[in-house]
Amino acid sequence: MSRQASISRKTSETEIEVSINLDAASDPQINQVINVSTGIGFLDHMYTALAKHGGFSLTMKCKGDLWIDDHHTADDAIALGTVFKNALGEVRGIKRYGTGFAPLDEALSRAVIDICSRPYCVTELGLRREKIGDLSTEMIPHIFYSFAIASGVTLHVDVLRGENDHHRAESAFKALALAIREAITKTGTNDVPSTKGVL
Ligand SMILES: [Mn+2]
Repeated sequence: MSRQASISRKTSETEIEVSINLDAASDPQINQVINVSTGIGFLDHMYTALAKHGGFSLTMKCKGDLWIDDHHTADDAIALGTVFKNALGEVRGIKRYGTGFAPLDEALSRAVIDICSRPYCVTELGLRREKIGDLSTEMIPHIFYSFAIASGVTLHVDVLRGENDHHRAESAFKALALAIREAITKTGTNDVPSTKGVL
């Protein structure tokens, strides 16, 4: 039984549909399908990289109020966090902790995740440009924050070095992908990975 979830939500700001399958890359019976369309090209690029390297299928269609700005659309990382949490279900039989390091040319990022129902997010991305494509760089830490809060994970993402902001951002998303991929790996047991016995 694969771990999957969907959500669709319509507000005055955005209309979004997100589906996720966390076992797309680990189960040879399932094809990994990635289809992301938010209206913000660079955001699509980042979510596509996140899904590809995170080993999950992701369909996301978002029609947001881009005539205002990119804020509400980028903030729908809340929906991504929600489907991630719902697809995982009870935190049991997974590694729980994950660490990812991803380079992109001169840039290098580290992401550490703990799937623990303790929502927290710390980022140090050091982005200098106002925008990358049509995505405001200030929204990138906000995307990580929204994902962490909605999914109930503790997340630390640091860009350790890099000159080019596209590279810095992309390596950060890829590092997160690798961290997620490790943390959601099934252990083959039914164990709750906590000394408290519940997460
Ligand atoms: Mn790129």
